[in-house]
This record gives sequence, structure tokens and C-alpha cells, in this order.
Amino acid sequence: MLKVLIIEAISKDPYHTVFSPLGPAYLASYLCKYSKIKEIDVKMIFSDGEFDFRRYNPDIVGISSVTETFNIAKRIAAFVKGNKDIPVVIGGVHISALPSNMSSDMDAAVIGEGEQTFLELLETHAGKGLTKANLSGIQGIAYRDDGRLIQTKERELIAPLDLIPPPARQLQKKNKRDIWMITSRGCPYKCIFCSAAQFWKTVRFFSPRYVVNEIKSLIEMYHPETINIVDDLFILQKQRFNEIVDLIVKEKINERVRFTVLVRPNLIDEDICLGLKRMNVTLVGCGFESGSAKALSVIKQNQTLEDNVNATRLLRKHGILVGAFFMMGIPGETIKDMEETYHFIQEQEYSRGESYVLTPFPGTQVWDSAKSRGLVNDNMNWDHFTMDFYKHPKDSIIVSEVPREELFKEYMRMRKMWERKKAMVTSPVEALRTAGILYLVKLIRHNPYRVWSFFIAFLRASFTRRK
Ligand code: B12
Ligand code: SF4
Repeated sequence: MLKVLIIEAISKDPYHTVFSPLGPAYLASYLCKYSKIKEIDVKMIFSDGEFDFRRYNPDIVGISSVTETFNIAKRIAAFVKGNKDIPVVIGGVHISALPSNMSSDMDAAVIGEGEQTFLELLETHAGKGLTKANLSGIQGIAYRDDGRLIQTKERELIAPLDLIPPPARQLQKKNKRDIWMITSRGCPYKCIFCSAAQFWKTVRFFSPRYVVNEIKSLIEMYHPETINIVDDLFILQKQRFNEIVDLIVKEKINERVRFTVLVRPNLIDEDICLGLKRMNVTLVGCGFESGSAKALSVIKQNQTLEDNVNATRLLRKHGILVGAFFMMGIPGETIKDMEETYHFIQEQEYSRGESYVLTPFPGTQVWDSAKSRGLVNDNMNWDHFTMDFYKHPKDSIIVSEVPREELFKEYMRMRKMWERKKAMVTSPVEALRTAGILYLVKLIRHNPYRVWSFFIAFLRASFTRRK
């Protein structure tokens, strides 16, 4: 029996423990379907460094990490090696962009799409063993030989995508609110802050039948109220989107569950909205990014302020809630541009959303330009790549030319605005009450005479009425 343990490196931030990562779950389902190893046991856990090694007693460990959690991945690798000398394989977006980051406790790094490569690594380990000579014959990996980083030939992507079975969510701890799915890999756009295009190279889609079957099995397994479709490209191919909608309606899935989807605002039109409505999408998350035409053109091509306004108008017209996502600290963005975004959010009256400060992740265009400006390098403290600027204002990595303190001030102003809006949405009564009390306090401080006269007038009126 080959015992495989796949570990998602997570920080102590409670947010990291509430989601089930799809990448490792795809690896697991692919192994279970295609592995020729007679007996294989795949387990998936989260860890922030250590875990109960004896309980799992693995024969091989795979670690998944993003940039923010890469230091944790290194700690996990060291912990595994400290317990037993078994192979440790690292994968995910961070190591794929920077294979040279492999630590001495990592035996191989899987670059890019992981399913077939991980399977071959496991089969080689179970058969001939993971010697350097054997590693050299496996495509799509990096490893070290006498300290030298060797990268093997790039692996071809799996096609058609339907060959990959749906993620093995049954092996993960899940709750009803944590139901994500993706329906594509890759992206034809090249937003400067996102690594999707570079990571996946080409764009591939799961077929409508595959997508709908996955939705059905999610409903059967978890009875969720909502399913979140998290790829930006769900609506990219209109014909495919319509086929998915038709299947959902035909099989009455829209009567059993509601959906949220992410979209690129420039792709929204009347027909798409009708489709979204038919399939029972109640909320659409839009990466509007900026309310300044100048800043928007820097980070996203083929998306204008008019697209943002138009998408907002159309979605609302069809009774679909809009989740609005914005960025700050964009290269070239001035305080005036940030003000424009602030007013844009107010004007458009978004009530659900968030603003993030742009983080230059490896593998993105903004990383390359930050590198040439000397702001980042390939061997940094990856802990500073958190997107939580408000928690780490001093050491978060940013690319803004606006001085850090001023950016922080603007960011906090934006954040407070979103918090107020959120309060209105989640507890309008409470928010109105708080707003009322705050207004009264303000009024008393600034114009006590007016408050006093109002109070007297109120008493007089009640007295007269009683008489
Ligand atoms: C959905 C999503 C989320 C969801 C679900 C997360 C999840 N891990 O499933 C939520 C909202 C929870 C989320 C959270 C975050 N996300 Co997110 N997310 C995405 C998104 C849109 C899709 C991820 C996905 O499902 N991909 C599909 C799977 C199949 O791909 P994959 O995970 O990369 O796995 C494949 C390979 O990488 C490889 N692989 C991965 N792990 C391993 C391990 C081994 C052993 C092997 C062999 C191979 C292997 O094989 C897998 C199968 O082919 C991507 C953008 C994108 N379009 O890809 C961003 C993205 C991954 N997220 C990103 C970020 C920054 C975050 C957060 C750090 C944000 C935050 N500060 O909270 C957290 C971190 C959570 C985490 N630890 O993963 C960045 C990561 C950039 C970076 N270099 O770090 C991305 C790339 C977006 C971007 N800005 O470019 N995210
Ligand atoms: S942000 Fe969305 S649209 Fe832009 S490149 Fe990434 S996946 Fe594509």
C-alpha cells in the first residue's frame, strides 16, 4: 500500500482554514482514477508547519502552496524530513513561477498542471525509485542534482480537460458554505496582477455535461444552498455558457440551488444576464478594479469604465446582486485616482465588495516590473506577500509610487466605507441605529444649541398633544 499525503500549506489566519483547495483534490481524483499502483491510499490535510506524522505515516508527501504560504511549505518539508526520509514533492503557483525556491528538504517540484506529473512521480517512486536518473525522465518537474537546479522538459497539458475527474472533495473536510468549483483552466486575458494566463498557458474548458454533472454531484453530496463558480471565464464562450444554462434548467437544478459566479465585466451583456437569471445566479462578483480610467487601463486590457458601469446596470436590471472588487496601489495610480475610485464606488452604490492593495505575485507582469524596480527579488520573505495590507501596513509588499503611509490612509478610508456598507447589508437595523447614535453624538458636539432647542420643541409638542 502506497500512502500518499497531500498537504495544503496554510497560515494561522482563520480564513485559510475555511476553504477546501481544489488543486490537491484534483490531484487525488486523478490518482484514484488512473494510477497503476495496485494499492494506493490518498489523504489530504491542512498544516501550518507540523502535523501528527505518526497518524498518517506517509510514504510520500505532496505539499501545495501559494506565495503567501511558501515559508510554511518549507517548514512542513523540514518537519517531514525530520520524521522520516521520504520523498517530498512541492507544487502550486508559487513554485511553478520560481522553481529555484525549492528548499533542500524538497526532492522535486511540479511545474504547472500537476495531475499527470504527480502520478508519474508516484509510480516511479513505487517502482524504480526517485533517483536523480529517474527524475530526469519525468517531464514538468524541477529537482536538484549536486546543488544544481535541473528543470526537465515542459509537460503537455491534459486535453480534453474532461479526462480529469472532478475533484475528490469526499476526501476533504467540508461544510455547506464552502462549495467552490471551476469550469475552465487558463485565461486569454493578461491582467498584470494575475498569474492565471502564464501558469496555464492555453485556455481549456470542461464540457457543459461535465460541469452540470459536477454540480449535480455537489448537490447530492452536500445539499448546499449556494454553489460558487470561481473561474472568471465561466461566461467567456457564449455558446458553451448557454448549453450549461439549458442543461441546468432542463434538469431543474436551478430550483434546487442558487449560484454565485465571477465575471469579467466586459463580458456582460443582456443575453448573458438572461442566462444567469435562468440558471438562478443571485450574485455576480465583478473585478471592476478601479474607478479611474487611467488606473484601470494599466492593469486590465479590454475593460473600460463604461464596461464597469454597463455590467452594473445590466446585472441590477435583471435583479442580480453585484459583488464589486477593486484594487489600489496600482503602478502610476495617484491619490487623485484613488479618490476617483472612492467616488465611483459611491456613485454606483455598490453595497457588497472589497478593495485590495495590489500584491506583485511571482509569475505576473507586475512582478517583473517590480523586480526591475528593485522592489522584489526571487529570494524574499514570502510571509510579506499577504494581501492583508491593513494587518501588515509596514511590511506588505506593494508597488505603489504613493508613499506607504498615504496609501495606508487611503486604503483604510476605503476599507471603512466597505465595512459601513457591509453592516448595512448584513444588519441594516443595527447599522441605521449605529449611524443614528453617531449622528446624534456628532450633532451634540458641533451644535449643542440646535439639539437642545429640538429637544425642548419635542417636549412642548408632546405636552400640547397630551393636553
Ligand atoms: C478559487 C481561488 C481561490 C479560492 C479557493 C482556493 C483554492 N486553493 O482552491 C479562495 C477564495 C479560497 C482563494 C483563496 C486564496 N487565494 Co486564490 N485563487 C483561486 C483561483 C481563482 C482558482 C484556484 C484554483 O482552483 N485553481 C485550479 C487548480 C486546479 O489549480 P491549482 O490550485 O493551481 O492546482 C494545480 C497546480 O498548481 C498543481 N498543484 C497545486 N498544488 C500541488 C501540490 C502538489 C504536491 C503537486 C504535485 C501539484 C500541485 O496541480 C494542480 C492541478 O493541476 C486562482 C486563480 C486561477 N485562475 O488559477 C486564485 C489564486 C490561486 N489565488 C491567489 C491568492 C493570492 C489567494 C490567497 C492567498 C488570497 C488571500 N490572501 O487570502 C488565498 C490563499 C488560499 C490558498 N492557500 O490557496 C493567487 C495566488 C498567487 C500567488 N502566487 O500566491 C491566485 C493565482 C490568483 C492571482 N492573484 O493570481 N483562492
Ligand atoms: S484576473 Fe481574471 S481575466 Fe484577468 S488574467 Fe486573471 S483570470 Fe484572466
